[in-house]
Amino acid sequence: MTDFPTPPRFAYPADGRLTATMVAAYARDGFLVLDGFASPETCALLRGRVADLIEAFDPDQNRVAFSAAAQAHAAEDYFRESGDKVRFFVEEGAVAADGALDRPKTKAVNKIGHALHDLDPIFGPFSRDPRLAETAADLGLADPALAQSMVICKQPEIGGEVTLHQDATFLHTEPVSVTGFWVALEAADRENGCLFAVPGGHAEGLKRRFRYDGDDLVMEVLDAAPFAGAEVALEAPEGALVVLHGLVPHRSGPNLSARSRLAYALHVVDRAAAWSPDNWLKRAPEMPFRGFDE
Ligand SMILES: O=C(O)CCC(=O)C(=O)O
Repeated sequence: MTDFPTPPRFAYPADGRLTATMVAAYARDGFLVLDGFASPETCALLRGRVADLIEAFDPDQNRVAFSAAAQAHAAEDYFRESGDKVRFFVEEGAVAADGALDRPKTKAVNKIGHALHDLDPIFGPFSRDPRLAETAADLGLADPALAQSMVICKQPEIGGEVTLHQDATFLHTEPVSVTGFWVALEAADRENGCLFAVPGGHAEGLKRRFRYDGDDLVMEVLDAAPFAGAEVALEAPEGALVVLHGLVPHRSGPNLSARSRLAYALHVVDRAAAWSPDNWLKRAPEMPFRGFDE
């Protein structure tokens, strides 16, 4: 196995305010690994909430598979209309030839998205933690708006990989502002599919845009050159926060281990930048993006 170098990591500051060293590391690398953001109790509460949500999910109503590689979900209204809802997407490998799930739903859900931050009574307040507002301000977000949230389950043995991407591909503003706040609800390591990122890759500019072209969702290639740098593993103990610049290339491996790797990802954009109207994510007019304290 390739021996990846270890990125710097820091303890999450009690008030959420980043030190000058952290801000400099983020500017250099395009990410920050901050241990101790969520307490063990909070992580347990959120894992319990995920279990309750999946318990209430009826896979006989919808079995849309999410595949970061094939993007087949992009043709489905169930996905296209999920920007202001809480919807469940299953693992590609859990759908049998006859369309039925080949395992219990608790082991088949790939992700839940994309408006938990606005609609869920547990993930809502968690997403609007005042410490995160401080962190976002220190990262330069002038007028932050919570745009998208996902629980990513990365189920044992079947959890699909998330291919190398930049978040600005999917949530585009002019200029780029999207910032990812990714929280390990369980320890994430190389065996169960942790994040990997290319330090400094955010300096290479945006390579692709996933956007509407008429009624079609297309992946427009802006720069076909591969990312130049070597990636590092962003291993994260339970409760760690990984902050990702919207242009930093990152991915996660498949989970072939016997352990799950539950994470919560919140994507924030700056309302000081212009939201691109051809973005895939749509919101009903009565559900505009809200900030941390709105
Ligand atoms: O959790 C993962 O595996 C991928 C998360 C990700 O790519 C993101 O939050 O942008």
